[in-house]
Amino acid sequence: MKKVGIVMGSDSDLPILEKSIDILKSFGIPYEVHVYSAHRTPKEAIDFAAAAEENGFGVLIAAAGMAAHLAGVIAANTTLPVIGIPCKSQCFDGMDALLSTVQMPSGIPVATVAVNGGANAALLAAEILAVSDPSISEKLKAKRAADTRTVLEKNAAVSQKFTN
Ligand code: RP5
Repeated sequence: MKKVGIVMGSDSDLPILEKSIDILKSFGIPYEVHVYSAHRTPKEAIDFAAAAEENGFGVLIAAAGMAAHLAGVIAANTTLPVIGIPCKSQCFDGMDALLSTVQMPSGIPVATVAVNGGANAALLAAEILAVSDPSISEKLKAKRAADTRTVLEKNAAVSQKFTN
């Protein structure tokens, strides 16, 4: 099975990536986790991206805050699909990282999820791998069904309590 590569600009982003890690773990999808910054360690970030395909990765997740160039730099150095997570920092409620991550020029796509969207990044990574791996597809379908049941149970409880 192809691996998912998780890269974050700083270990201060880790709480957001833990949501991704939990989901990949629950699906039995192999992953690697790294701290490489587009600004502080640009060579390492580029080298990781450039070697990712031959190192067995199928999709990469890149998370960064502030002037969040990491996902774009990773995407510029591989043709593997790259999922960007804009991380909220102290200023601007994450809008800075959102625009830096999502507004990629034509030719270098980054599939950007919501600000702090660690869970959806992992689910999207799983969906990408599931295209060529039916076992992951089955797990995604089972999770959808379980999530649906959970919401319907909540509906029943809220409806019963508050309907007059
Ligand atoms: C970004 O700057 C990182 O991705 C992080 O979100 C933000 C702040 O980094 P630290 O100063 O906490 O290391 O590059």
